Amino acid sequence: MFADLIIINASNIATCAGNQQGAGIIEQGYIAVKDGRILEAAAGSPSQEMINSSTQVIDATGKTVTPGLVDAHTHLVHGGSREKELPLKLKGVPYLEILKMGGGILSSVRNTRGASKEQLKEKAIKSLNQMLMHGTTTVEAKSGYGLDFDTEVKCLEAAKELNIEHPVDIVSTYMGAHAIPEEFKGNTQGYMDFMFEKVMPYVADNKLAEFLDVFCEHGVFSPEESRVIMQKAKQLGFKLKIHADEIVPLQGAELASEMGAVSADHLLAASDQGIEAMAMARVTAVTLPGTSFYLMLGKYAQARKMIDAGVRVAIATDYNPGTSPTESLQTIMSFACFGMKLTPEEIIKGMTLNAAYALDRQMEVGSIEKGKKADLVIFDAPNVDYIVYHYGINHVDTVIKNGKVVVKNRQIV
Ligand code: IZC
Ligand code: ZN
Repeated sequence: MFADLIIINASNIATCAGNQQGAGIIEQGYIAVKDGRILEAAAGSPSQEMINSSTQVIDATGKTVTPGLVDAHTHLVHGGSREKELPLKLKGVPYLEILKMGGGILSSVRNTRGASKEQLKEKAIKSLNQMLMHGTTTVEAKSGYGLDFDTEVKCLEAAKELNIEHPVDIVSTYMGAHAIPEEFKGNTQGYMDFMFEKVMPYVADNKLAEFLDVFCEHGVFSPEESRVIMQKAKQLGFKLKIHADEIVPLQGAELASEMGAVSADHLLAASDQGIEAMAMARVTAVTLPGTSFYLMLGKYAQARKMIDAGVRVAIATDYNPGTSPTESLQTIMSFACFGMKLTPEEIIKGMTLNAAYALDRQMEVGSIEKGKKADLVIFDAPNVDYIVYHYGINHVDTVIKNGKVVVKNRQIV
């Protein structure tokens, strides 16, 4: 059978296949693609029967191929930005204090409510283009900057439309439980009832989100409130995620395990028992080291301890206007390496197959294996180590989405 597209002479192919820790490196190999799927990846050269006059051949001499990167935690759709809070941050005003004063998330809520769906989409497209140019082909996108019915639905509809209109695949998460909106200040129960009665059934019925996420944090949703929200979500058929132990240790990792969440995210302050529980319950840890850096927390999630305990560890950008305004997973690689002390192979695995697990997409994307989507990145780097080592620049040369070249010579085509 001839292929539609073949990458030849790749210096390194990080297949990321299998459950072992490494990135499954093939040296000097090729990848064949047919009908948008991976046909074969192996060392050496493809047989001549695979190539006919219509096969697109890409020479990757001196370059490294990985699966399309999967960004398993972003707050993609939002209005405005928060650079004006920088001086406060630098004066040492804590993140949760800025939120209490009506800034932070609540400032983004005001900007998101004030934007039209078209304006939100226009801004999100800019981010999706950046993501794609930096090698991301699948992204999770949370709502949570509307909080009221109309704006949450507006944001989720924007993400749903962008999933169709833009090459990057979008997995949607409803995150009404991101903050208590000003109209429900001091009445968390009232806001929860509103979500349960008005928003969550509508989002579920209209298939606007596959996951539900909750910000379980001091001064936001308590573990008890988070449990109730997650129970309701489960009844409605949502898969679960949780912002757990981001700043204050609240046994969020334990709660994620108890509720059978697909992922628990952040986990800076996760307890040893929480890490054990996540390993037992097969909850994927989504670590967000860019956020540790940006909040100047002086500490990172204990990714090494998690890996040793048998937890699957993913790494994501947490792209959002407050605590991690970057679309680049390559930027996050630096923090994963020098902050969490993960190896380049662990980092690539954490941004591909392990991230796919965090989105329940492990059968479709995240590794270079026969039958999976042909989402591939060609880095202008001789090996995986080099991508992480040479930091602060974009190494992406070519991106292939569903078997089609969508980025060439670093430009969107
Ligand atoms: O806008 O501050 N942690 N949510 C929970 C965020 C960070 C995003 C934000
Ligand atoms: Zn987040």
